[in-house]
Parts: sequence; structure tokens; C-alpha cells
Amino acid sequence: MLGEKYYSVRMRASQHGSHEKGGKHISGGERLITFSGLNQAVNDLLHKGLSHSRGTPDFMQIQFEGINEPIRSIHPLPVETNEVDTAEKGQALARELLKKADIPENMIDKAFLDIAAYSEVRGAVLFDIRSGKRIDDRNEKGVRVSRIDWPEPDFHQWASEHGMAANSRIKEALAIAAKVCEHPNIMAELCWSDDPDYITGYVAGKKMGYQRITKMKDAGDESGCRIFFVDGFIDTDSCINFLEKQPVLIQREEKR
Ligand code: PML
Ligand code: MG
Repeated sequence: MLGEKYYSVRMRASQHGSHEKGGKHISGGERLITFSGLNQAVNDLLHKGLSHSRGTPDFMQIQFEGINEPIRSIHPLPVETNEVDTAEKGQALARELLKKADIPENMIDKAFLDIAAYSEVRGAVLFDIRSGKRIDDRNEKGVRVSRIDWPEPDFHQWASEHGMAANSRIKEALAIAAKVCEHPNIMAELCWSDDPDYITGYVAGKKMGYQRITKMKDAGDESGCRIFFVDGFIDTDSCINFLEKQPVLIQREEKR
């Protein structure tokens, strides 16, 4: 499978003009696929951008490019679902989980204070747990985890083994979290959706895996969050390069 040529396909959609012209971000998506899958991938991404609860786009860009770099295969993280009935309890649990991932408590407080300011960022924010500052210089674009996919048959098999819904939202979030946690200097990820009708979020870390939290915000709220907590001695450019450029396919661990 990995001997074939692969293509990275990326989509972004916005409303009231392109992102560059100040349009509202509606949707984005990533695929990594062989030539025979391009047609389907482009159609899937078109559908994703056109049928979004954040609104109808009037700008969309879908592009693909051939990948020459070797593809790395990464296993999905173990998953747990934590049920909570209020956003306050969800946020409190997320803080506890970040503490377990060795993020200092004062840095967790600082990150949560800054979340409102980060909510306009389309991609992720790199948050340095030593200085308490954002260290990517990407402004409202943020860091976009790209060149990533989880081939459908393997994902479906994994989902049925784990009693999880086999939907593309969960697949994409798990794939991003697995790639992010693969980086040696990223200690944890905190994420919830900017879609008004999706309130489940997660904290992910190398040891704790992918910890879903069923309520991170109230329904109707269009502000999301994706923060990568990084160790301050990081080479920021090489970390961003890994997240954006290293091709990765997720593959479940075969049961023995
Ligand atoms: C998103 O939709 O942008 C992120 C969704 C994160 C949670 C997915 C899940 O595990 O249900
Ligand atoms: Mg979204």
C-alpha cells in the first residue's frame, strides 16, 4: 500500500469572501490518498464544505498535490469517553486531564484565559508551557495538521472493534490527535469543535490516549478550540513542518 504514489488533498471553505479577505471560516478538510481515490476524496471534501452547520460558503478551495516524501504509519490512540452533563464539568475535567499530562496548573489557567482570543484561529495554536505564550506566528490561520488520513476499511474495522460510531468527524479528530501526540515535544492536545451543533471535545496525550468529553460547550456556540501544549525547548519550525508536511496514515494495531 505504502509503495504507491499518494496525493494530499486539502479543502477550505468560507463565507463572505475568502479567509484572506476576512471571510468567516466554515470548514476545512484533509485527505491523503492514491490516484484512484482522488475523485472520491475531492467529492467528499466538496460535500463536507457545502453541508456545514456553520453556514453556506461562497468561497471554497480544493487542491491536491503529489507527495514524494515517505509516508509514516501511526497507530490510533486508545480511546475513552467521559460523560458529563454540563460544559462547566467538561471544562473542569479537561483541566484535570491536562494536569495528568504534566502541564503545570498555572499554564493550564493561562491557556484557558487565552482561549477566547484563540477562537478566531482556523487551525491550531502552539502553546509553550514554559513561557505561557503562543509560539506559532500564524495569526488567524494557525497551524493546520495536514497530509493525513485513515483508510476507510481499516477505520471501519477499528470503529466496530471499539464500539465507536464510524463517522468522518471522529476519524479525522482521532487521526489528528495520533499525529500530534507522535511529536516528541507535544505533551497534549485540547480540542472542541467550532460547529454549533457539536459539543463533544477531547484531551489527548501520549499516555492517556484520546479522552473524549461529551460536553465542552453549549449547543449553538460557534467558538471552538485546538491547542497543542508544547515543551518550551522545541524547534518551532521543525514542529510545524512535521504537523503540516510529514505524510501520515493511521493504521489500527492488529489484534494478535
Ligand atoms: C471537530 O469537529 O472539529 C472536532 C471534533 C472533536 C471531537 C470528536 C469526537 O471524538 O467526537
Ligand atoms: Mg469544524
